[in-house]
Amino acid sequence: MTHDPLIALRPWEAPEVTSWGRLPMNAVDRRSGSLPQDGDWRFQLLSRPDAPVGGSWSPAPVPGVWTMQGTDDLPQYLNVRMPFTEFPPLPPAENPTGVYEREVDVPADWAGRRIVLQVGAAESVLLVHVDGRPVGISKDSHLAAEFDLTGLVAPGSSSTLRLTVVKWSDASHIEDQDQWWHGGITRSVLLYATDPLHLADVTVRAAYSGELRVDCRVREAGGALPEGWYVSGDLDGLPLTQDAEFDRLNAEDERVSDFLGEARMRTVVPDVRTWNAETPELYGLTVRLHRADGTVADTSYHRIGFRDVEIVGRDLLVNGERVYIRGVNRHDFHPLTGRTVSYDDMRADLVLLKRFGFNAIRTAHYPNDPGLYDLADELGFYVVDEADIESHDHAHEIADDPRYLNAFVDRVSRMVLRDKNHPSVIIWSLGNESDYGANHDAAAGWVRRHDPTRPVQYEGAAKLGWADPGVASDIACPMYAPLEDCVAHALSGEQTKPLIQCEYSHAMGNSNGTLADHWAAIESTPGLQGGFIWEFWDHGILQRVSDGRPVGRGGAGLYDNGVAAPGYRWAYGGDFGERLHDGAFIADGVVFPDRTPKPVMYEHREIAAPVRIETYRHEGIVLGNHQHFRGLDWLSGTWELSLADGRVLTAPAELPDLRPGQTAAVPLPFALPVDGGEAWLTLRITTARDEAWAPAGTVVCLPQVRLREAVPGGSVDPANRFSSAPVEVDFSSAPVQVDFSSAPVQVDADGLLVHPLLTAAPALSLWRAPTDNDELGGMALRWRSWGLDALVRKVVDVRRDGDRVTVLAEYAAEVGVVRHVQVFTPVEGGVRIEESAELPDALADVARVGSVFETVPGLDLMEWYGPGPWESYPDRSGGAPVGHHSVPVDDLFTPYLRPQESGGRHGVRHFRLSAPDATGLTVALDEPRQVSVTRYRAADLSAVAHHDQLVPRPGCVVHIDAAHRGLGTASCGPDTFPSYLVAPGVHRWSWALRVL
Ligand code: IPT
Repeated sequence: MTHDPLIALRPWEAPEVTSWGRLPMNAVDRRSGSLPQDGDWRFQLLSRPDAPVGGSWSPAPVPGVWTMQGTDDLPQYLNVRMPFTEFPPLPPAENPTGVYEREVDVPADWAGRRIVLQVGAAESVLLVHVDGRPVGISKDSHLAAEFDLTGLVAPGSSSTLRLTVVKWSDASHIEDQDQWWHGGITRSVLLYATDPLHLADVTVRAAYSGELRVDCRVREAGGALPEGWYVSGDLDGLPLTQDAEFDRLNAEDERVSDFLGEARMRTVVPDVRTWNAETPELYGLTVRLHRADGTVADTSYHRIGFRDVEIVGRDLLVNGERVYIRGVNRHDFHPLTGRTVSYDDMRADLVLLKRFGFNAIRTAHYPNDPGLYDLADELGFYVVDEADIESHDHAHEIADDPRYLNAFVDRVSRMVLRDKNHPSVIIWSLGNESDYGANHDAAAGWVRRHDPTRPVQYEGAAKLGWADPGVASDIACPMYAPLEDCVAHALSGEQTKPLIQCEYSHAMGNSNGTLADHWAAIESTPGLQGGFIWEFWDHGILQRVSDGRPVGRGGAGLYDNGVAAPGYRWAYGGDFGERLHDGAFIADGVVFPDRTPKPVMYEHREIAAPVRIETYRHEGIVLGNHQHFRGLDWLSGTWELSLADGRVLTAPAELPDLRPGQTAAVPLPFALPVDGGEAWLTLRITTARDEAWAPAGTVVCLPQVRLREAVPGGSVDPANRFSSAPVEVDFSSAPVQVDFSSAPVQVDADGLLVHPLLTAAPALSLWRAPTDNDELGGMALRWRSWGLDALVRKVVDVRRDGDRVTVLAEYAAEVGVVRHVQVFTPVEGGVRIEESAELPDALADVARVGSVFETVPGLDLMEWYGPGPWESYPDRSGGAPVGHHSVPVDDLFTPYLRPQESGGRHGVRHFRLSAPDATGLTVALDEPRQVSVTRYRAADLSAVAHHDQLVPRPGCVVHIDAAHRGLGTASCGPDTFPSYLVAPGVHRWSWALRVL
């Protein structure tokens, strides 16, 4: 029987106990002047919290998660399901518990001061002892806990700090987010000292009008300041003064104790530079608490921004403007350290997001590391700050369970108390996926009273309907709602709240189809204001393949460009031997685990373009400023005219002086050459000077307009001229035996093209390696059941008519036979291939219809005219400007964590594959087609779960698709739109293959 009250209380199974001995949360930053306790601590892992401590110690770095630091308790990935079967509020009896210890030397000059321990974050229950004495308890894995150690430690001597971290608890049931489960101390630990009377909290209200109000609390309670004490402050040198009226009212109020203190300062800043995500102007606010003799007892420093947030009608307004929310959901994540993230890493996250046009972050699904908010203030992001509440697996039971009431209010209120002074935070979120109950309304009530300056949102309240989500939500913030439902709501006449999806466009694998369609609707439908893509990170953990262990901190340099080095891989669910897991669903971000952007980022950058080409008229190009607050003076531009014949003309662009929302015509920078075929004009927009998030010269967007269409039959490339007549062949007569040996077009007895550069002749392809969307959306299952992944070609007839060879083949799928005709004709330097495929009606919605062939090794460079250079698909092709592109074949492939269809290029007009000695082949297409050139057959990709299992083929696998299915987002949310599906019936395409 233990005599330790912290253990005897068994707080890990008592939801009513959210803390004991913990100081109230506040917004005073104590990092400067503190004594950091990061670094190695003595560590041992117990099998349960009440097991005796006494085994052997080994060093463990703090902050960090023991699940990635060499223990046998490894990360586990689960989405909705809990990792144990106990019902709330119980955790399992077997419950890994980390005991961290170290000696701290308390400075002698802290004598007489108040000494505080701050633990940045620990998951999920923290127990604190000093020299064996119990100090306190804290829950909530993603907020700091502070404990007053005055009197428990002796200045000038050493004390033993013990932090016991219990992994599973009643709190785990409300921390059931879709992410890896870890255990550890994930944020920094520090000690600091203050005067006994100190600034306990500072609350800043800085309005768009320039009005500033600063409320200070001395110690933790209210009332007048002690006799003679006062506060002072300055805003970048502009002095603030204590509000005498506030003091007088305080002094007169008999209900107010005069033992502790509060004070208010006010000012109005003339010509205030206001804060918004485009121009995030910040001011430095210093608040001082003075003793009666004028000496400074305490100081608090804040970077503040002046701005208003309000909802007017169904619009969310920032500084009176209806801003678009171009958001992403972001977890605190790192592939080497799990949940521990450095300031530099967070900065890199946000810089990348800025460069790709994002202006908003939802801190899914808990208050993120404090540094994130400083960076969001500085770089310019609108933040939806989300409380650490997700009870997904037992949502219904917990939402109304009074035992959890305290936890709900505690988590939401502590988040608000911590983050209230950040201009970036524009909305409070009550959590995620926890059904909707009285506990939410209680938490919403607390926020509304405490901070009437910001809206509150909660997705689960949508249960009441988008028109009136009730007291818990000022915003209709559904997740993964079909676009047509959003538009219909906005047009219904019943919309009362802004509609901003808290999650949409699920970025799992090769995904984010129809993002551009979403934004076209958002920007043209009043009432729709944007949303938050799910999500920023692919949470792949760097793992050594040989022993299945997380690599941990030493892994820097073991990955590049989204790919892990040989011998390593990005682990997802199941890779650590978890019995229960949710597989690759954890790899669903717009960046790879090393932050390499996925191709969708380039489309997003274009969708968010601050300056756009509206139209092309005879008097010139009409440009528009699509920002909310900024002119175009921070941008510079270059015109690029790209002609199908390979010519590129450039000229500097003079950007007009446009206010937000304005348009103006600018003259065409070039006389359009009369020849050269299809012509595209691109405006390459870059930063004109250094921004906090990009050096001068960084690409901001690449708006483009087609000045001239390809003239049918008028292409400069004769091989690109095709008759549009359908391939009509009469196979009713008996097969004819033909002699192939001396003919210019070589076709073997099986009707397969014989060509010196091809190792596999062009055949029909109807299948792709299923994307995550194809798998989870059910398409892949259907395609397999139809046998599309293993179609067998049966040649039916081959005949020669002069130079022309015609081949009829059949492919028997389970639901019908596909007839495939190829007509080969010699053209200068090669062969023209006209094809048709007839899909029976039962083959509705296949992955692709097209040709696949393979080349000899050595053709390692791909050059093409069409959108690029990034990967693009029919429903995700917006960010790729049409032009001449050149990319090594190995780099065309996008290494989605679970191998799948990858590397496609949409709308290719012609391409060439060449060796360094310039030998190779060219392909001219009848019209813009989906093309992919990779080292893998579709079957190679679909056969493996990870990249380390893929063996690249020495040659190229080339797909030319007459039709290719859109990507959609069906792994979580709507599939692609009907217009991007591949219909049954007859498909025709033709192409010319020539040797260079
Ligand atoms: C929803 C979650 O909020 C998020 O955490 C994540 O799981 C995402 O979607 C999918 O990756 S959960 C889903 C069941 C709607």
